[in-house]
Amino acid sequence: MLETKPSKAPPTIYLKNYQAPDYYIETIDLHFELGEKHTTVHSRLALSRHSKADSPSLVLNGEELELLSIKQDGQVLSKKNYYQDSESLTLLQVPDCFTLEIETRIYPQDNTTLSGLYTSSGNFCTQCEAEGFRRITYFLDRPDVMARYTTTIVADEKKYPILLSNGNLIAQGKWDTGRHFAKWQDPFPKPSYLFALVASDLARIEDEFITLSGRKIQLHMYVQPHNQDQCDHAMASLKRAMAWDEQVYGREYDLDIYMIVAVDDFNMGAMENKGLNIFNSKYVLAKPETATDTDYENIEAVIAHEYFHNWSGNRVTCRDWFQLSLKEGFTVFRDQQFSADQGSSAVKRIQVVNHLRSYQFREDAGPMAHPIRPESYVEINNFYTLTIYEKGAEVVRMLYRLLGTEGFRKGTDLYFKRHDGQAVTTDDFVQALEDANNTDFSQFRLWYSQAGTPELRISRIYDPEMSTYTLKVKQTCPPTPEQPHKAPFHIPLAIGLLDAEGRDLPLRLAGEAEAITGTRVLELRQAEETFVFQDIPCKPVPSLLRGFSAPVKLYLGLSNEEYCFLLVHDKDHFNRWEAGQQLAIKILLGLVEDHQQGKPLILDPAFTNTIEKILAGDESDQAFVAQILTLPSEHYLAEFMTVIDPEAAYKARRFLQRGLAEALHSTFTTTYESLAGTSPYHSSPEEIGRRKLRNICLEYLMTLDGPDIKSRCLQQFNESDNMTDVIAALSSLADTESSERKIALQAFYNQWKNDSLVMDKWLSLQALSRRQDTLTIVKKLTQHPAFKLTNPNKVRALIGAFCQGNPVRFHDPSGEGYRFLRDYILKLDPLNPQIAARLASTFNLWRRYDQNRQIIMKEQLEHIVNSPRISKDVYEITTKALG
Ligand code: B3K
Ligand code: ZN
Repeated sequence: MLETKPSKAPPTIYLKNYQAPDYYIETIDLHFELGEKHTTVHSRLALSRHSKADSPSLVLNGEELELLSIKQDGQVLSKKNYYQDSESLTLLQVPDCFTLEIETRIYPQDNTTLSGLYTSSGNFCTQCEAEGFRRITYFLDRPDVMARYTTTIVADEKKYPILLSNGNLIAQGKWDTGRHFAKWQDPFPKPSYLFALVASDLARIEDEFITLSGRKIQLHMYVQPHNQDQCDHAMASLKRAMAWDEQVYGREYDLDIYMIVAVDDFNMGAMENKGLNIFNSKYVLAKPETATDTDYENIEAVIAHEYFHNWSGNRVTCRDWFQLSLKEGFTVFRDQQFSADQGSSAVKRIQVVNHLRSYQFREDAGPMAHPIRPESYVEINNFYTLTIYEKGAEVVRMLYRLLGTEGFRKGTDLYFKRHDGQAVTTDDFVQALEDANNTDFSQFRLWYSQAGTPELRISRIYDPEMSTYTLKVKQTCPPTPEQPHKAPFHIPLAIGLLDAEGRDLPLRLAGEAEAITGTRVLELRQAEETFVFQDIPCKPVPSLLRGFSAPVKLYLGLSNEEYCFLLVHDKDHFNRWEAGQQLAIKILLGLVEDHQQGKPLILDPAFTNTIEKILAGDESDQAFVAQILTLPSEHYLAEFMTVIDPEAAYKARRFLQRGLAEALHSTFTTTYESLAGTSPYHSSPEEIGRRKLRNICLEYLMTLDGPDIKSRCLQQFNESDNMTDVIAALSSLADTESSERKIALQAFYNQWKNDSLVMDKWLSLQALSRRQDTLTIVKKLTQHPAFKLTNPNKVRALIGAFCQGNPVRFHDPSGEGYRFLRDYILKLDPLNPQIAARLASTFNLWRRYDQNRQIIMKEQLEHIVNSPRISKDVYEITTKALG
């Protein structure tokens, strides 16, 4: 009997059970008849049996499909030759080599999951990764089955003038009355997850790119006609990414046309379908009046990311979904390198590390902890995680650091050459790097199989008589749900030792002939290791884990003076910033404790002085100064608390911000005024830096809540010609109880109510407001016309922002926030399980809170698990959370 409630344990898929497919599919001919009520899909597959396969039957994946007919080598199959269930179609007896024709009916207009073929703002589009293709037709929907696709699309000519699929357009013309067709052929064999189809009446923006070898590539971007003026930045970013990949990785684009289609309803950022990327419009559209600098930066990064996948993901793809980090970790690393090359590399690194430590570290310490190559999953969509992406990128970055730029390039060249056109594993990737460099990464491979964030505890001894400086390094890794014991990792630890003037000392270890000047990399391999540096004339200040050379937690215990010294002097920009962060953490944790004990909070004057020095200093990278001024987030602070106290974290941080604002009032004011910009807007790194620094000054000043600054803030809101400055002012106002808040929110709404992406910002900044009544406001906004439950951007902007970005209000001890989230998870689950599961993971850390909060969060999780018909997506997250 069929289970109606998947909460009765849907199956777990294991890496150890991987088997090559029994059949390969050489070619697939698809024919789509797109209709207003339903769509018919005809597919013709050329199949051949794998030499080692012995089963006479063939099992194809398929979900939510109405089977209309099957033919085997032209003969209609009768019902006794096959059977169906809700997830598959089994043909009982098939030959070694044959043609299969299958006709199915699907309902894209009713598809709210945004997986498979669906409609968004009246246009047809697809999302097939990871397992959406099986919602279009029966197929061997797994990445190691790579076929050549020919796709014919037939649709109403007026409603859908644009018909697109992967590869090259080989035919087009009239079909029957009022309908037309287009036929596309993709010369590159590809897995089904890279299939794409679009039928729309979008406008096309055209450009071209000449490759290094002189080939002309057509670049086409498709957006809604009224958004045509918002594509310049995305197009320019694409061309920069294409040139960069040629220069840095020697990768040229391979088709004659590269298309990007922007849609409003999309589960994530974008999708790298071969030759036909589909994007969330949030990562394409930008003009200064509607997009912030952060939007500009994100667009550039996502455009580049999807483009880079053409090699790292499409030409060389994954054997199975356990290998997801093969393409994602590597491609994130590549897009991070690209972004770093476009502006301030220090700031880019800081942003990446901030994100990793605030969110991936907590994932790695919670119930969903998994290695970057997981051992098992229930629903693969739950494994598009920060661990696979961001930690995966850190692992590639370590390989890069260990091999150096040239060695790494030799390795990636070999990887692309050796595996072009194949579906491979992370092990194949590491092997290629090893082979090209004649090196051994056996121990390094533990990064792929062991979960959890390693911890380094370092003690230091200076011996003035011997002039030696000793670092003793202990590494451990906390147990994770499936791995109680870990072996030591191979860790690159980049270090420098600073003399009293802040210069890097030459570093020579005992037994070495020559010293190395500047940063040097120690390679840790054991649980405990000692490094003794020679000829150290005076007690140095250590600068360790420079550039965040490994995704680990470092316990070094520097004094406040040492942190201040590094903050001012370290040559390594990342570590300068890091010194400020660690010092701020120390101070904030002290304030948290004082708050919890009801003691008065007191400001540390040494910290204030250092911040003043930085503000008044001559650092030319203003974005970097702004980063230094940004205090550690409440999320990151929570990482350091045994029992997370969201209120104390918020109060402590707010106190420190206010304290600095009071003490440095005039410096903040002069800096703010001196950084006023001139029209028109530019998105150059310098201008972005200027706005960042100016707006952080405004944020500090606004914590003082005085009437003058509020009206100055309202003035910035009213007079700015760009969304960065408008949003900075509006976010600060949204936190207040003032009349200015009301005026500005209303004015903003009136001006932008017809621009959906801007309305997302309006929803978000209200959800992120630390005002007491934020949940009441959020609840009201769920009923507002600007909100729509079936649109993931709206859900993330309002519910996601409140539950994941506003810890002090979400974790209100009453539990109201928790019940609110539970209700929305259950409302969303039948519509879009992927998005519901993302929201459900907000409860993952419930055990880290006090008992009262634990009890209420656990109740919500149990309520969800016991609800009828929850999806396997939500089932996996909630049952793992309950443990
Ligand atoms: N590869 C896609 C992500 C697909 C997510 C499926 N649930 C986008 C990217 O990482 O480039
Ligand atoms: Zn990706």
